[in-house]
Amino acid sequence: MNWEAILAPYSQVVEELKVKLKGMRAQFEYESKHSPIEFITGRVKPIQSIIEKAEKRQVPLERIEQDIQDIAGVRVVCQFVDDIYTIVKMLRAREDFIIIAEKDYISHKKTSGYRSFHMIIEYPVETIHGVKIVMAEIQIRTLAMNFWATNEHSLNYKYEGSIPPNIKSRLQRAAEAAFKLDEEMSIIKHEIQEAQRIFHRM
Ligand code: 0O2
Repeated sequence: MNWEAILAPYSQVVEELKVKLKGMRAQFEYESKHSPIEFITGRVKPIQSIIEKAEKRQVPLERIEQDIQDIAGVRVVCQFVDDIYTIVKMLRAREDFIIIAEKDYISHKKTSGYRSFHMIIEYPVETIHGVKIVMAEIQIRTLAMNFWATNEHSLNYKYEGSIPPNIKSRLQRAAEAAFKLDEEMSIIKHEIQEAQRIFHRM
C-alpha cells in the first residue's frame, strides 16, 4: 500500500481545518469577544494505529477510507462546557463541509469516564486529480476533559488497552472530579471572563 499517497489528502485536511479554526479564534479576538476556542491541535492517525484499528474492527485495508472515520483528526479545546456548544453551533452553520455524525459524549459519557463532543465530517479537498471527499473527526472538549483524556490515553497505551481495575476506578473518579471542576468554573465564568478582559487590555 502506498501509505504516503493515501494519507496526503488527510494531512491537507488537517492543515486546512486547523487554519480555519484558528481563523475563528482570531476573529473573536479582533472583536474583543471571549474566544470559545482555547487551542487547536490536529494529527493524521499514525499508519500503525490505522492498521491496528482496522484489524480490531475487521476492516479490510481497501475499506479503511470508508470505515475508519478518524484518519484525519482535529481537536478543539475550550475553557468552558458552554463554549463547546457554541463551537458545535458554529460548525453546524458552516458551508465548507458536511456533518455526517455527531456523538455527544458529554451528556452521554463513556464508561471509561471519557467526555468530549465528536463530529464526523465530509470535507472536500482539492487534489491534483480533482476534488476528493475525505472524512475527518473533530473532537471538541474542555481543558479539564482534555487533561483527563490525555492521561487516560497514556495509561491505555501503557497497559495495551487493559488498564487494571484499581486504576480504572481512579480514572472514573478523576473524570467526575474533572467534570465537577468544569461545573464550578462555569458558575464563575463571567467573573473569570471579566478578569481576562481586564488582563487583555493591560
Ligand atoms: P487515538 O489514538 O486517539 O486516535 P465507536 O465504535 O464509536 O465506539 P470510534 O469509531 O473509534 O468508536 O469512535 P469514538 O468512540 O468516537 O472514538 C474516537 C476517538 O475518540 C478515539 O480514537 C480517541 O481519540 C477518542 N476516545 C474515545 N473514547 C475514548 C476514551 O475512553 N478515552 C480516551 N482517552 N479517548 C477516547 P482512537 O482511535 O481510539 O485513538
